[in-house]
Amino acid sequence: MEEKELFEKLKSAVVEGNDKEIKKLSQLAIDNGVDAYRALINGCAKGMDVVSDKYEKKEMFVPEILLSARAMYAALDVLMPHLKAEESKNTGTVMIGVVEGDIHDIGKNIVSLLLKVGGFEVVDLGKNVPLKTFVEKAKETKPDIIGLSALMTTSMMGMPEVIGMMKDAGIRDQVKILIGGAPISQKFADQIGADGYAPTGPSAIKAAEKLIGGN
Ligand code: B12
Repeated sequence: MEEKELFEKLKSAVVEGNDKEIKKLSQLAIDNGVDAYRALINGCAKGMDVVSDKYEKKEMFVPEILLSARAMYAALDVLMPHLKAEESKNTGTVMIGVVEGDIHDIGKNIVSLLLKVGGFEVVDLGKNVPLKTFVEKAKETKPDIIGLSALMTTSMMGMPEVIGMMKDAGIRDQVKILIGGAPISQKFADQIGADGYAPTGPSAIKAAEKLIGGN
């Protein structure tokens, strides 16, 4: 099977929420020497884009979305061990989490994974993370960057609160804040005084590299 066809099939398997098929296809990709990172980005993640689109148009509903999410994770299980970590050219630590009130973690997990592949040390706090936890954990682990993820217009308002709490705790200038998620924009990042924004997983790595380089 040609690489392009394989990517198309991975994409469809995510949309259909077919986890058995996606496991087979992911393994096939590995067996054929296809780069795991490309299979993830050009295949599986493209499927989630379709899912988001269909959800918005009310062509797909929550139970189906959950199946797609499960298929995405099934692919990650197979592909993850084959993602080649870069020769730790990035020596920074990124602490990342989905802000309080929000359980959408597929995007955050992709970003977290790609940062690891990009050579960063990643402390993943998970989803629905209480705002004060970001500050408490930052004091403990002293990350170079805190990555905040939000997928809802309600939960994104937790981001400026985290920044305010970091200021109150006197640690705002010790860490860079990188934000992302579907409703987030560069404009919002500027408004709330975040240090960086990235719209996708791959661009998140570049943004993190830039933030660390600028330290
Ligand atoms: C999948 C999904 C779900 C799944 C989540 C499963 C899971 N484990 O994550 C389920 C079914 C559980 C769900 C539930 C709900 N959902 Co929902 N969901 C979605 C959907 C369709 C796709 C999100 C997704 O996974 N996208 C794919 C990933 C790969 O993309 P991504 O998350 O954007 O991440 C990328 C970038 O944003 C970026 N990024 C992400 N995080 C970060 C962080 C950093 C630091 C950086 C740099 C970059 C970055 O990189 C990622 C990779 O490229 C969106 C639609 C949409 N347009 O986003 C709605 C959506 C987010 N959901 C929505 C809603 C309303 C809900 C519910 C309230 C529904 C309900 N009535 O129960 C609940 C909310 C529960 C809660 N409290 O959080 C709304 C939010 C509306 C709003 N107010 O803003 C949306 C926008 C749909 C809509 N148009 O109505 N949902």
